[in-house]
Amino acid sequence: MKEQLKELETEALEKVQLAEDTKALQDVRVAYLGKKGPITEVLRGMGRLSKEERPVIGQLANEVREHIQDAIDSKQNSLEEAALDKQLEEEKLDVTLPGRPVQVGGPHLLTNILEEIEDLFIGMGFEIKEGPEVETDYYNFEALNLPKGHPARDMQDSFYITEELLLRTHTSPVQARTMKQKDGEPVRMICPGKVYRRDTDDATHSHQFTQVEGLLVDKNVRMSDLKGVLNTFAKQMFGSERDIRLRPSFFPFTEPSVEMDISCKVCDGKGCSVCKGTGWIEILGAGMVHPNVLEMAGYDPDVYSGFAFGMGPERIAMLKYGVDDIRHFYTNDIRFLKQYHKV
Ligand code: FA5
Repeated sequence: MKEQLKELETEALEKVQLAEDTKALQDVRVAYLGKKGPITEVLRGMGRLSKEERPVIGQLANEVREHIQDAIDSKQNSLEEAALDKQLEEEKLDVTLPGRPVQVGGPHLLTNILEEIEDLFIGMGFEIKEGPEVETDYYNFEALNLPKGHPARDMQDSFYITEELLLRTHTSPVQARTMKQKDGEPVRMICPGKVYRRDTDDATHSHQFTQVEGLLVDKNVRMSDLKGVLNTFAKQMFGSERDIRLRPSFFPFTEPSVEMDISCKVCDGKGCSVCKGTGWIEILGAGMVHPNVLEMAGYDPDVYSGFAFGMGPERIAMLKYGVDDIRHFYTNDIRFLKQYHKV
Protein backbone atom coordinates (compact mmCIF):
# COMPACT_ATOMS: atom_id res chain seq x y z
CA MET A 1 0.00 0.00 0.00
CA LYS A 2 2.92 2.23 0.73
CA GLU A 3 4.20 1.77 -2.79
CA GLN A 4 0.76 2.42 -4.20
CA LEU A 5 0.53 5.71 -2.32
CA LYS A 6 4.04 6.75 -3.41
CA GLU A 7 3.20 5.98 -7.05
CA LEU A 8 -0.01 8.02 -6.78
CA GLU A 9 1.98 10.90 -5.33
CA THR A 10 4.55 10.85 -8.11
CA GLU A 11 1.86 10.56 -10.76
CA ALA A 12 -0.21 13.42 -9.26
CA LEU A 13 2.77 15.71 -8.85
CA GLU A 14 3.71 15.17 -12.51
CA LYS A 15 0.17 16.04 -13.63
CA VAL A 16 0.21 19.14 -11.43
CA GLN A 17 3.37 20.29 -13.16
CA LEU A 18 1.88 19.62 -16.59
CA ALA A 19 -1.36 21.58 -15.91
CA GLU A 20 -1.41 24.59 -18.23
CA ASP A 21 -4.29 26.49 -16.67
CA THR A 22 -6.42 26.62 -13.54
CA LYS A 23 -9.10 24.46 -15.11
CA ALA A 24 -6.60 21.63 -15.76
CA LEU A 25 -5.26 22.06 -12.22
CA GLN A 26 -8.75 21.80 -10.78
CA ASP A 27 -9.23 18.56 -12.75
CA VAL A 28 -6.06 17.12 -11.19
CA ARG A 29 -7.28 18.08 -7.71
CA VAL A 30 -10.64 16.42 -8.24
CA ALA A 31 -9.01 13.33 -9.78
CA TYR A 32 -6.53 12.71 -6.93
CA LEU A 33 -7.95 14.38 -3.84
CA GLY A 34 -11.69 14.22 -4.59
CA LYS A 35 -14.15 11.96 -2.76
CA LYS A 36 -13.94 9.40 -5.49
CA GLY A 37 -10.16 9.76 -5.91
CA PRO A 38 -7.60 6.95 -5.36
CA ILE A 39 -6.26 8.35 -2.11
CA THR A 40 -9.69 8.37 -0.52
CA GLU A 41 -10.07 4.88 -1.89
CA VAL A 42 -6.84 3.79 -0.13
CA LEU A 43 -8.01 5.32 3.10
CA ARG A 44 -11.30 3.51 2.84
CA GLY A 45 -9.49 0.17 2.55
CA MET A 46 -7.54 0.76 5.77
CA GLY A 47 -9.98 -1.41 7.71
CA ARG A 48 -8.33 -4.42 6.12
CA LEU A 49 -4.93 -3.48 7.54
CA SER A 50 -3.38 -4.71 10.76
CA LYS A 51 -3.42 -2.56 13.87
CA GLU A 52 0.28 -1.73 13.46
CA GLU A 53 0.05 -0.84 9.80
CA ARG A 54 -3.00 1.40 10.11
CA PRO A 55 -1.38 4.50 11.69
CA VAL A 56 1.67 4.24 9.43
CA ILE A 57 -0.40 4.11 6.26
CA GLY A 58 -2.81 6.74 7.61
CA GLN A 59 0.04 9.13 8.26
CA LEU A 60 1.59 8.43 4.86
CA ALA A 61 -1.75 8.97 3.10
CA ASN A 62 -2.15 12.29 4.86
CA GLU A 63 1.39 13.31 3.91
CA VAL A 64 0.75 12.39 0.28
CA ARG A 65 -2.48 14.40 0.38
CA GLU A 66 -0.63 17.40 1.80
CA HIS A 67 2.19 17.17 -0.77
CA ILE A 68 -0.29 17.07 -3.60
CA GLN A 69 -2.33 19.95 -2.12
CA ASP A 70 0.83 22.04 -1.60
CA ALA A 71 1.94 21.35 -5.16
CA ILE A 72 -1.52 22.38 -6.45
CA ASP A 73 -1.45 25.60 -4.35
CA SER A 74 1.96 26.60 -5.54
CA LYS A 75 1.08 25.75 -9.17
CA GLN A 76 -2.09 27.81 -8.76
CA ASN A 77 -0.01 30.77 -7.58
CA SER A 78 2.42 30.52 -10.44
CA LEU A 79 -0.43 30.19 -13.00
CA GLU A 80 -2.07 33.30 -11.54
CA GLU A 81 1.18 35.20 -11.62
CA ALA A 82 1.77 34.17 -15.23
CA ALA A 83 -1.75 35.29 -16.14
CA LEU A 84 -1.14 38.64 -14.47
CA ASP A 85 2.19 39.07 -16.23
CA LYS A 86 0.48 38.29 -19.53
CA GLN A 87 -2.26 40.82 -18.84
CA LEU A 88 0.27 43.48 -17.84
CA GLU A 89 2.25 42.79 -20.98
CA GLU A 90 -0.88 43.11 -23.12
CA GLU A 91 -2.00 46.30 -21.40
CA LYS A 92 1.42 47.87 -21.40
CA LEU A 93 1.31 51.67 -21.79
CA ASP A 94 4.12 53.82 -23.02
CA VAL A 95 3.52 56.94 -20.98
CA THR A 96 6.27 58.73 -22.86
CA LEU A 97 4.39 58.51 -26.21
CA PRO A 98 3.28 61.94 -27.48
CA GLY A 99 -0.51 62.46 -27.08
CA ARG A 100 -2.91 62.19 -30.00
CA PRO A 101 -4.18 65.62 -31.07
CA VAL A 102 -7.67 66.38 -29.68
CA GLN A 103 -10.22 67.79 -32.14
CA VAL A 104 -10.99 71.25 -30.86
CA GLY A 105 -14.03 73.19 -32.00
CA GLY A 106 -14.14 76.91 -32.43
CA PRO A 107 -16.64 79.75 -32.52
CA HIS A 108 -18.84 80.03 -35.61
CA LEU A 109 -17.83 82.68 -38.14
CA LEU A 110 -21.02 84.57 -37.31
CA THR A 111 -20.15 84.59 -33.60
CA ASN A 112 -16.75 86.05 -34.44
CA ILE A 113 -18.30 88.77 -36.62
CA LEU A 114 -20.86 89.65 -33.95
CA GLU A 115 -18.09 89.98 -31.38
CA GLU A 116 -16.10 92.16 -33.77
CA ILE A 117 -19.11 94.42 -34.36
CA GLU A 118 -19.78 94.63 -30.63
CA ASP A 119 -16.15 95.52 -29.90
CA LEU A 120 -16.18 98.30 -32.51
CA PHE A 121 -19.31 99.90 -31.08
CA ILE A 122 -18.30 99.42 -27.45
CA GLY A 123 -15.16 101.36 -28.48
CA MET A 124 -17.45 104.19 -29.61
CA GLY A 125 -19.29 104.25 -26.28
CA PHE A 126 -22.32 102.09 -27.13
CA GLU A 127 -23.78 99.61 -24.62
CA ILE A 128 -25.18 96.17 -25.55
CA LYS A 129 -28.91 95.52 -25.16
CA GLU A 130 -31.14 92.49 -25.71
CA GLY A 131 -34.80 91.98 -26.57
CA PRO A 132 -37.22 89.06 -27.03
CA GLU A 133 -37.36 87.05 -30.27
CA VAL A 134 -41.08 86.44 -29.77
CA GLU A 135 -42.28 90.01 -29.96
CA THR A 136 -45.57 91.86 -29.68
CA ASP A 137 -47.13 93.46 -32.73
CA TYR A 138 -46.93 96.73 -30.80
CA TYR A 139 -43.14 96.80 -30.43
CA ASN A 140 -42.33 95.15 -33.77
CA PHE A 141 -44.55 97.57 -35.74
CA GLU A 142 -46.79 100.07 -33.95
CA ALA A 143 -44.17 101.67 -31.71
CA LEU A 144 -42.08 102.09 -34.88
CA ASN A 145 -44.68 104.20 -36.67
CA LEU A 146 -46.20 101.21 -38.45
CA PRO A 147 -49.84 101.12 -37.30
CA LYS A 148 -52.04 98.14 -38.17
CA GLY A 149 -52.84 98.09 -41.88
CA HIS A 150 -49.80 100.23 -42.81
CA PRO A 151 -48.69 99.11 -46.28
CA ALA A 152 -44.99 99.19 -45.26
CA ARG A 153 -45.63 96.20 -42.97
CA ASP A 154 -45.43 94.15 -46.17
CA MET A 155 -41.75 95.11 -46.49
CA GLN A 156 -41.12 92.45 -43.84
CA ASP A 157 -43.29 89.38 -44.37
CA SER A 158 -43.84 88.01 -40.87
CA PHE A 159 -44.29 84.72 -39.01
CA TYR A 160 -47.29 85.38 -36.75
CA ILE A 161 -47.91 83.23 -33.67
CA THR A 162 -51.18 84.88 -32.63
CA GLU A 163 -52.77 88.13 -33.86
CA GLU A 164 -50.68 90.08 -31.38
CA LEU A 165 -47.50 87.95 -31.20
CA LEU A 166 -44.94 87.24 -33.90
CA LEU A 167 -41.31 86.24 -34.41
CA ARG A 168 -39.63 89.64 -34.62
CA THR A 169 -38.84 90.63 -38.20
CA HIS A 170 -36.02 92.98 -37.21
CA THR A 171 -34.16 94.11 -34.08
CA SER A 172 -35.77 97.58 -34.27
CA PRO A 173 -38.35 96.79 -31.53
CA VAL A 174 -35.41 96.93 -29.11
CA GLN A 175 -35.12 100.66 -30.03
CA ALA A 176 -38.59 101.30 -28.63
CA ARG A 177 -38.04 99.00 -25.62
CA THR A 178 -34.74 100.69 -24.72
CA MET A 179 -36.16 104.22 -25.04
CA LYS A 180 -39.06 103.27 -22.77
CA GLN A 181 -36.61 101.78 -20.28
CA LYS A 182 -34.32 104.87 -20.36
CA ASP A 183 -37.32 107.05 -19.59
CA GLY A 184 -36.22 110.26 -21.31
CA GLU A 185 -32.46 109.81 -20.72
CA PRO A 186 -29.95 109.81 -23.64
CA VAL A 187 -29.46 106.40 -25.33
CA ARG A 188 -26.41 104.90 -27.03
CA MET A 189 -26.93 101.18 -27.56
CA ILE A 190 -26.54 98.31 -30.00
CA CYS A 191 -28.62 95.13 -29.94
CA PRO A 192 -27.44 91.93 -31.67
CA GLY A 193 -30.01 89.17 -32.16
CA LYS A 194 -31.90 86.71 -34.36
CA VAL A 195 -34.74 87.82 -36.63
CA TYR A 196 -37.25 85.91 -38.79
CA ARG A 197 -38.94 86.69 -42.10
CA ARG A 198 -40.90 84.81 -44.69
CA ASP A 199 -38.19 85.59 -47.24
CA THR A 200 -37.35 83.11 -49.97
CA ASP A 201 -33.86 81.73 -49.33
CA ASP A 202 -31.21 82.61 -51.92
CA ALA A 203 -27.50 83.54 -51.93
CA THR A 204 -28.06 86.67 -49.82
CA HIS A 205 -31.44 86.05 -48.16
CA SER A 206 -32.39 83.70 -45.38
CA HIS A 207 -35.70 83.22 -43.56
CA GLN A 208 -33.81 83.43 -40.25
CA PHE A 209 -30.80 85.67 -39.92
CA THR A 210 -29.16 88.05 -37.48
CA GLN A 211 -29.22 91.80 -37.18
CA VAL A 212 -27.43 94.33 -35.07
CA GLU A 213 -29.56 97.32 -34.21
CA GLY A 214 -28.01 100.65 -33.24
CA LEU A 215 -29.66 103.63 -31.58
CA LEU A 216 -28.30 106.95 -30.38
CA VAL A 217 -30.67 109.53 -28.89
CA ASP A 218 -29.52 112.81 -27.37
CA LYS A 219 -29.82 116.55 -27.86
CA ASN A 220 -28.53 117.91 -31.19
CA VAL A 221 -27.91 114.58 -32.92
CA ARG A 222 -27.58 115.12 -36.69
CA MET A 223 -27.41 113.09 -39.89
CA SER A 224 -23.68 113.90 -40.07
CA ASP A 225 -23.24 112.06 -36.73
CA LEU A 226 -24.87 108.97 -38.25
CA LYS A 227 -22.63 109.23 -41.31
CA GLY A 228 -19.54 109.61 -39.14
CA VAL A 229 -20.37 106.54 -37.02
CA LEU A 230 -21.22 104.38 -40.06
CA ASN A 231 -18.07 105.45 -41.90
CA THR A 232 -15.89 104.70 -38.88
CA PHE A 233 -17.56 101.30 -38.54
CA ALA A 234 -17.22 100.43 -42.26
CA LYS A 235 -13.57 101.49 -42.53
CA GLN A 236 -12.62 99.52 -39.42
CA MET A 237 -14.61 96.46 -40.46
CA PHE A 238 -13.67 96.27 -44.14
CA GLY A 239 -10.47 98.31 -44.46
CA SER A 240 -10.00 101.32 -46.69
CA GLU A 241 -9.83 99.28 -49.93
CA ARG A 242 -13.62 98.65 -49.98
CA ASP A 243 -15.91 101.39 -51.32
CA ILE A 244 -18.93 102.54 -49.31
CA ARG A 245 -22.06 104.29 -50.51
CA LEU A 246 -25.21 105.64 -48.87
CA ARG A 247 -28.44 105.57 -50.89
CA PRO A 248 -31.67 107.37 -50.00
CA SER A 249 -34.24 104.85 -48.80
CA PHE A 250 -37.46 104.57 -46.84
CA PHE A 251 -38.26 103.19 -43.40
CA PRO A 252 -41.41 104.32 -41.56
CA PHE A 253 -39.43 104.70 -38.33
CA THR A 254 -36.66 106.97 -39.70
CA GLU A 255 -36.76 110.21 -41.64
CA PRO A 256 -34.68 110.74 -43.69
CA SER A 257 -33.66 107.13 -44.31
CA VAL A 258 -30.67 105.61 -46.08
CA GLU A 259 -29.23 102.25 -47.00
CA MET A 260 -25.53 101.53 -46.92
CA ASP A 261 -23.81 99.39 -49.54
CA ILE A 262 -20.27 98.03 -49.62
CA SER A 263 -18.50 97.12 -52.86
CA CYS A 264 -18.67 93.35 -53.43
CA LYS A 265 -15.51 91.50 -52.41
CA VAL A 266 -16.36 88.32 -54.30
CA CYS A 267 -16.14 90.09 -57.72
CA ASP A 268 -14.30 93.23 -56.59
CA GLY A 269 -17.25 95.37 -57.66
CA LYS A 270 -17.45 93.97 -61.21
CA GLY A 271 -20.77 92.18 -60.73
CA CYS A 272 -21.46 88.54 -59.79
CA SER A 273 -24.25 86.29 -58.49
CA VAL A 274 -23.64 87.38 -54.90
CA CYS A 275 -24.18 91.11 -55.65
CA LYS A 276 -26.71 90.25 -58.36
CA GLY A 277 -24.54 91.91 -60.98
CA THR A 278 -24.56 95.33 -59.27
CA GLY A 279 -21.08 95.27 -57.72
CA TRP A 280 -22.61 96.36 -54.37
CA ILE A 281 -24.05 94.55 -51.36
CA GLU A 282 -26.49 96.24 -49.00
CA ILE A 283 -25.44 95.74 -45.40
CA LEU A 284 -27.67 98.07 -43.43
CA GLY A 285 -30.62 100.40 -43.24
CA ALA A 286 -30.42 103.59 -41.20
CA GLY A 287 -31.79 107.06 -40.67
CA MET A 288 -32.77 109.79 -38.22
CA VAL A 289 -35.31 108.47 -35.68
CA HIS A 290 -38.80 109.58 -36.77
CA PRO A 291 -40.34 112.21 -34.41
CA ASN A 292 -43.40 109.97 -33.96
CA VAL A 293 -41.18 107.13 -32.67
CA LEU A 294 -39.43 109.46 -30.23
CA GLU A 295 -42.75 110.81 -29.02
CA MET A 296 -44.33 107.36 -28.55
CA ALA A 297 -41.30 106.38 -26.42
CA GLY A 298 -41.65 109.47 -24.23
CA TYR A 299 -39.01 111.78 -25.76
CA ASP A 300 -39.83 115.36 -26.82
CA PRO A 301 -38.82 115.49 -30.52
CA ASP A 302 -38.29 119.26 -30.25
CA VAL A 303 -35.56 118.66 -27.68
CA TYR A 304 -34.23 115.23 -28.58
CA SER A 305 -33.15 113.76 -31.87
CA GLY A 306 -31.44 110.49 -32.73
CA PHE A 307 -30.20 108.13 -35.37
CA ALA A 308 -30.72 104.40 -35.74
CA PHE A 309 -29.40 101.65 -37.95
CA GLY A 310 -29.96 97.94 -38.48
CA MET A 311 -27.27 95.82 -40.10
CA GLY A 312 -27.01 92.24 -41.34
CA PRO A 313 -23.94 90.48 -39.86
CA GLU A 314 -24.20 87.57 -42.34
CA ARG A 315 -23.85 90.02 -45.23
CA ILE A 316 -20.96 91.70 -43.43
CA ALA A 317 -19.19 88.36 -42.96
CA MET A 318 -19.84 87.50 -46.62
CA LEU A 319 -18.24 90.75 -47.72
CA LYS A 320 -15.33 90.54 -45.36
CA TYR A 321 -14.44 86.92 -46.09
CA GLY A 322 -15.74 86.53 -49.64
CA VAL A 323 -18.42 83.95 -48.66
CA ASP A 324 -20.52 83.38 -51.76
CA ASP A 325 -23.74 82.06 -50.22
CA ILE A 326 -25.54 82.97 -46.96
CA ARG A 327 -26.76 79.35 -46.66
CA HIS A 328 -23.20 78.28 -45.74
CA PHE A 329 -23.80 79.86 -42.33
CA TYR A 330 -26.64 77.47 -41.52
CA THR A 331 -25.93 74.21 -43.34
CA ASN A 332 -23.10 73.38 -40.91
CA ASP A 333 -20.64 71.91 -43.38
CA ILE A 334 -17.63 71.43 -41.13
CA ARG A 335 -15.25 72.10 -44.07
CA PHE A 336 -16.73 75.58 -44.42
CA LEU A 337 -16.82 76.33 -40.70
CA LYS A 338 -13.26 75.12 -40.08
CA GLN A 339 -11.79 77.67 -42.47
CA TYR A 340 -12.75 80.41 -40.06
CA HIS A 341 -11.63 78.90 -36.78
CA LYS A 342 -9.19 81.18 -35.08
CA VAL A 343 -6.19 79.13 -33.93
C1 FA5 B 1 -34.58 96.67 -41.41
O1 FA5 B 1 -34.74 95.55 -40.95
C2 FA5 B 1 -34.63 97.87 -40.54
N1 FA5 B 1 -35.16 97.51 -39.26
C3 FA5 B 1 -33.25 98.46 -40.45
C4 FA5 B 1 -33.24 99.81 -39.83
C5 FA5 B 1 -33.00 99.96 -38.48
C6 FA5 B 1 -33.50 100.92 -40.60
C7 FA5 B 1 -32.99 101.22 -37.91
C8 FA5 B 1 -33.50 102.21 -40.06
C9 FA5 B 1 -33.24 102.32 -38.69
P1 FA5 B 1 -33.93 95.85 -43.79
O2 FA5 B 1 -35.12 95.03 -44.02
O3 FA5 B 1 -33.36 96.57 -44.95
O4 FA5 B 1 -34.17 96.90 -42.67
O5 FA5 B 1 -32.80 94.91 -43.15
C10 FA5 B 1 -31.60 95.42 -42.63
C11 FA5 B 1 -30.40 94.54 -43.04
O6 FA5 B 1 -30.65 93.20 -42.70
C12 FA5 B 1 -30.19 94.52 -44.55
O7 FA5 B 1 -29.40 95.61 -44.95
C13 FA5 B 1 -29.45 93.22 -44.74
O8 FA5 B 1 -28.09 93.35 -44.42
C14 FA5 B 1 -30.09 92.35 -43.69
N2 FA5 B 1 -31.16 91.50 -44.27
C15 FA5 B 1 -32.43 91.86 -44.60
N3 FA5 B 1 -33.14 90.81 -45.03
C16 FA5 B 1 -32.31 89.74 -44.98
C17 FA5 B 1 -32.44 88.35 -45.27
N4 FA5 B 1 -33.58 87.82 -45.68
N5 FA5 B 1 -31.36 87.55 -45.09
C18 FA5 B 1 -30.21 88.06 -44.63
N6 FA5 B 1 -30.00 89.34 -44.31
C19 FA5 B 1 -31.04 90.19 -44.48
